[in-house]
Amino acid sequence: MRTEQPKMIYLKDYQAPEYLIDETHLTFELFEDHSLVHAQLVMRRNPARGPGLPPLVLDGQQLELLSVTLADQELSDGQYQLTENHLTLQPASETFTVDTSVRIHPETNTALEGLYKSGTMFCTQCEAEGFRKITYYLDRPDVMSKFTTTVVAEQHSYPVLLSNGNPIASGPGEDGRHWATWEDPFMKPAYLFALVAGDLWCVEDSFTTMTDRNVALRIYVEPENIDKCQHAMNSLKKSMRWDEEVYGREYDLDIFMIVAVNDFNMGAMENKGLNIFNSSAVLARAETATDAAHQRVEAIVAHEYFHNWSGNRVTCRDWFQLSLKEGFTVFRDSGFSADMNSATVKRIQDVAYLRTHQFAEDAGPMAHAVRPDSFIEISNFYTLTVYEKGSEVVGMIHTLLGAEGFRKGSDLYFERHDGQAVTCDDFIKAMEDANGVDLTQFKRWYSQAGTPRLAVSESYDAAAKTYRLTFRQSCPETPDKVEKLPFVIPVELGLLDSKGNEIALRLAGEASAQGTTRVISVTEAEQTFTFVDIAEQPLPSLLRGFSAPVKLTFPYNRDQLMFLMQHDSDGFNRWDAGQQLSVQVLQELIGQQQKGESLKLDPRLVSALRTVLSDESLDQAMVAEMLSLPGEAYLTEISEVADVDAIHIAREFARQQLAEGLFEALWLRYQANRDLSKKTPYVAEAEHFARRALQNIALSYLMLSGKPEVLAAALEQFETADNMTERLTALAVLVNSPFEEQKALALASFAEHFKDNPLVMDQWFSVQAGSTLPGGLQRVKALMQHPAFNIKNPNKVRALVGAFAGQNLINFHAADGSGYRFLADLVIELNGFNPQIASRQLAPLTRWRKYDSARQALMKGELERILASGQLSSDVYEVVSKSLA
Ligand code: B3K
Ligand code: ZN
Repeated sequence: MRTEQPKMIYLKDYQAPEYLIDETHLTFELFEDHSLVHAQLVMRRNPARGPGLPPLVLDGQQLELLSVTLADQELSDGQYQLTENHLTLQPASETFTVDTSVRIHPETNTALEGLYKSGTMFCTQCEAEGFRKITYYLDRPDVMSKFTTTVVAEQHSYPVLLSNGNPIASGPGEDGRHWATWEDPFMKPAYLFALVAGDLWCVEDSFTTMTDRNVALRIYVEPENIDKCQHAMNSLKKSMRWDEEVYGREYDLDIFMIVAVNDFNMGAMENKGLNIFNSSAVLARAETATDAAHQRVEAIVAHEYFHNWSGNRVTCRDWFQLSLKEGFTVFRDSGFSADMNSATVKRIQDVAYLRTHQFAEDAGPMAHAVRPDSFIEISNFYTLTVYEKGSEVVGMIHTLLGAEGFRKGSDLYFERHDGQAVTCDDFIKAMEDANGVDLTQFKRWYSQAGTPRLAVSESYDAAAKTYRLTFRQSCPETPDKVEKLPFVIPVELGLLDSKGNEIALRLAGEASAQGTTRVISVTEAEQTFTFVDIAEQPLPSLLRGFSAPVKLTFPYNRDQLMFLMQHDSDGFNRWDAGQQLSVQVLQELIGQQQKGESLKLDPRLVSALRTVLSDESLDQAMVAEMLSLPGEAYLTEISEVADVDAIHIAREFARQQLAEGLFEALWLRYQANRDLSKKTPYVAEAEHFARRALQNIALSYLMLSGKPEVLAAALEQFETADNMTERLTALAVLVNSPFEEQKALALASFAEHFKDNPLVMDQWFSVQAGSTLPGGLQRVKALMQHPAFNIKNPNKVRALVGAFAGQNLINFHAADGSGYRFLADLVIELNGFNPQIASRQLAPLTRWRKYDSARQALMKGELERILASGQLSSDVYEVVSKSLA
């Protein structure tokens, strides 16, 4: 909890540390009502900071100092200064040791940062600034040290004692206790420290690296979850191989461990050699986890593993550089997922997510650059901008340099900076040096916030056979008030002739055509590209594969979009043409609704989707994606002022019309796939994901028909499916249907069957919280009283409250403000025990400027109420105060 005035921290104020910590020796004595931490730090003056011996200011929060020794002299009260956040000592020589003993209380740590208890086990979360809640330290990523850790605990309750690196010794202690010592040979910052003590079982496997070293792989879980680890283990081995093959990166310790914990603020954490995971990001088996959950496990296991190089071996100099490791690692895990599954579908899902959520963040009060230049609370900057936009920025470098050039750059980066804490500039410099290019202008992507707009217009000259495309870029103002200069925007494009064939591309001045798809760089505010030898008026396919995170507009009419949906050689753009067509059609319906006209769906959307649905040659996952209309959150994001009700009514109307117009085709596809599901055992692979995705979206449309045969099919699928993907979809369609009796029975039997599986109960909560039928808030409030709900558990809060406020827009934005009041009350409560979760849940209220004036006033009122509620954490304070600014 904050008592000191929150302070803004600026990148421009960065200074190298005054002192360094060469070695860190830790001993943890874990007890039920407190724990003791003894630290010995082998320190020296940082030669880079010149001569002189300034005071040594160690970070520390919520620590009870028991003793402090400097250079073997125990200090008395007057020989050090102790404040709420610091312990200050005066060294007398260039090298010295500091020994401290502190008492901490993991057993009452509800913020889940530092050392805490999840159920009966002890675990840690130190990134970004949690280590200072464990011991006095220089808790900053540019202080790297060699750690040795001894953990002492009662043997019976905590048979497993883990920390980073390799186990070097262990043995029995007194009074039924035992100990283990771990040594991590790699220098690391404190944020990568980890400790686990618990009664855990493990699944064990091994991996032989590219140089034939054998690595033991272990996944530790509570005993009841031992049957849900195989998918994560398979994913880990695939990740290790992929990183060797694609990036030349080999694992470096003899052991790699993953531990699953139930209480965790985010997905997972890449601690050196000892990754700690939210159990939702590890545990997966057919009966309890959906296909989406399986894919999420695969992606997060890969992400954390990839951090071993992009994050751990080469780390961040300061937290402003967070995207150095996060943007790059998201880019790496996306490449991995694309290779393991369907690359086009992965791209579609990533872009849909980015456009809906990151674009909204970039247009809101918390907008910041990929490398922010200031923050109050770093925990607030683990954002879609730093992660997902950061990944897009790395992806653009990949597009500009090509796969080979990018690999040369990443090789140089890892080689040059191994063992160092570096900056985004260092990353770019390695890319430049390895390729002999200048990325100075490109670097604006790191410093300018906001989503660039790129308006494209065309002109065709039939006599001269030239085709000109003119690009105009601009970037909206963001709260940082930084003046926006033109970005480097790589635009991959192609041109289609009237038969849908790709035209050979030759730019004016070029000797010959260079392929049918190519990347041009838009670097000026306005720029024209002239293509020659163009025999007929072409139709452009722009921003293929979403080659830059921008809002591109081109005046396509609906027939042209339908043409692209069928003929574009770029799969992503075929999908995107469908999305643009849907957006046009939905916006027209929204307009009709607002004018009080009767709604009339453009029949071209129905026929376009019928064509997609009847094309058996298309990847079924692609068909499922094309059938998914843009979500209400995306329609909100692209509205000037979002009309919550009209958006919901228009979209539901379109779904209903599509369900009717496509009934036969959907029913055929549904039945064929459901029959296959019945005959085929569950397999967590792309082709099977695809089949079930199409089957399930078909069912959700079909259910809108209200026909008894569809209800029967949904019930059959719910009752007999052998996997959670089919069962949960069936439950969801029942929950969203008017069949009250069947709905109640299904919910009850599901809860009865899965009541002892918290991750499955999370899904049960989410399905109900997401139901857009009237009465959403009452349902959520009632569910908060359910025995399986626990407000202290972040997964439960996300499953119920997050799903309601983030996905159930029509209920959350109820005109009477009840949804806002509910969320504000909850944030105030969460602020008292878990500031990070409180601040995350707050996000929907920060978007108040998007809505009508009545809703604006209500949302603002709730933000003001939170601000006035007193004793705000720095996390919540920063988000609320910036939202009201
Ligand atoms: N690096 C962690 C995130 C830590 C968040 C701390 N508030 C997980 C990841 O991105 O891999
Ligand atoms: Zn990460």
